[in-house]
Amino acid sequence: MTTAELTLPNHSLPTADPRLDAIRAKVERGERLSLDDGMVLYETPDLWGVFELADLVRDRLHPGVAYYNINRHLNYSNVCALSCKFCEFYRKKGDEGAYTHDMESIAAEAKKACESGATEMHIVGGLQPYLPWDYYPEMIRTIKRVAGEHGTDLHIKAFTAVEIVHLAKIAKKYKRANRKESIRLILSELKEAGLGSLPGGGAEVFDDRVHDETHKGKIRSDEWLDVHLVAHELGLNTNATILYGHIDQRRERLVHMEILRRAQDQALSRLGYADDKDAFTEPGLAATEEIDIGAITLTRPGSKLPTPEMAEAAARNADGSSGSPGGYFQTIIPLPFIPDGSELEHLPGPSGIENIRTLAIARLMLDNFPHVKAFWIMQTLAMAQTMLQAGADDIDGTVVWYDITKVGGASTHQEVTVADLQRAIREAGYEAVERDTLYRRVERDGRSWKLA
Ligand code: V47
Repeated sequence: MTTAELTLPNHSLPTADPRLDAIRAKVERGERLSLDDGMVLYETPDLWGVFELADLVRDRLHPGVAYYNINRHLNYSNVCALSCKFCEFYRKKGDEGAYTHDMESIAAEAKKACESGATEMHIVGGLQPYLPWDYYPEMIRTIKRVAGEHGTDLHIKAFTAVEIVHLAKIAKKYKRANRKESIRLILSELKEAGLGSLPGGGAEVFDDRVHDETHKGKIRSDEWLDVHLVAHELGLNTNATILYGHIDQRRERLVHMEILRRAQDQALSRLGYADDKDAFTEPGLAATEEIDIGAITLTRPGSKLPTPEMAEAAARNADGSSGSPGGYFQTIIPLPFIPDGSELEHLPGPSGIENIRTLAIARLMLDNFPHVKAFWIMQTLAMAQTMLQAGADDIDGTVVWYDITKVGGASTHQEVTVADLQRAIREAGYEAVERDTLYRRVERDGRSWKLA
């Protein structure tokens, strides 16, 4: 149907913006968008045009399907050395409501996860100054042991980059001069214990002004990126987030996205992807001091998405000796700032339109990220469902307990059923596919499951 055929009143007609034509041409060819293109996407009144472009990319990458998983979040402690202004979660030792789980209660959580058929435990906590380093690998081993006793496995996606740096410090392995080596030691020990991947939290907005005003004391973008880079080098996949809609500006968000896609260019080149020589590269924004490689996009027609199998193959040389393992960023998770209970409670937080626009823009700018997740806890399930038509292909999982943010005074018990997730996806017009943490299809018979 053309706009002329619509019988809606004039004020409802979509506002076509000729500035989107050039962007559309790039998107159709799968070419990298510039920061200025990103600003046009933020400023254009043609919202439907933006959603349609994001949907085009999303459908090219994941035709007809959207993902969910059966998982359980575990926040092992809310005691934190930091006091980030946007955070409602942290407590100081002795504060009312401060908690730290012991191994017994961690084992009990793992048992419940196994009994509910979960495939993943997502584990994060505060920067706990009073726990010893040994607590962390022990926590992982405990969960793996309990899963084994239940005849199943749980993928452990745990610890944001800032926690990894904290662990390196308490393990007395952190030397700023050679921080990558310290991070490598910690991640290797955690991987040995059973760590499966890193979640995307703690990235906030990669900008020093925002950092200094809202989360001074936390690691900056360079350290966050180093942790993820080293994880990738060790063959661990990771996720990424952007926490927007507080004191940040739209251009700062776009720079954050640009820094992430440069880091992903490096991860993908290690997996054997070649540069798109003609693709756009923002000058002067190389993510790290690593060699500056060209843009690698996954959104061209016919591009192949990275898989764990590809990463395993990259880790094996043709002669059977070991090569360089290849982890990569799996998904970007735009996190709208939830003001409730934080020191920035006086701010309004982003609107629904800003949230869906930002998610669509993340899909368009992050042309080398396989997935875009609309985390239903922070977006609400209704908005996450809507976002499936504007760039998202994943709405996360059953979650059960979530203590980091509580929209509108929700309790920590924030759970949806599998039927809720499946219905939300089907109503949005997609086949609901259960995935594991690494985005492999899961075949399920009640509580027991296997990879398809
Ligand atoms: O690290 C904290 C952010 C993150 C607020 O990797 C806030 O699959 C909004 O990273 N408003 C935790 N955001 C959540 C997270 C996550 C969630 C789901 C899946 C995955 C994944 C990762 O939330 C924190 C911080 O960056 N955050 N406070 C707030 N008031």
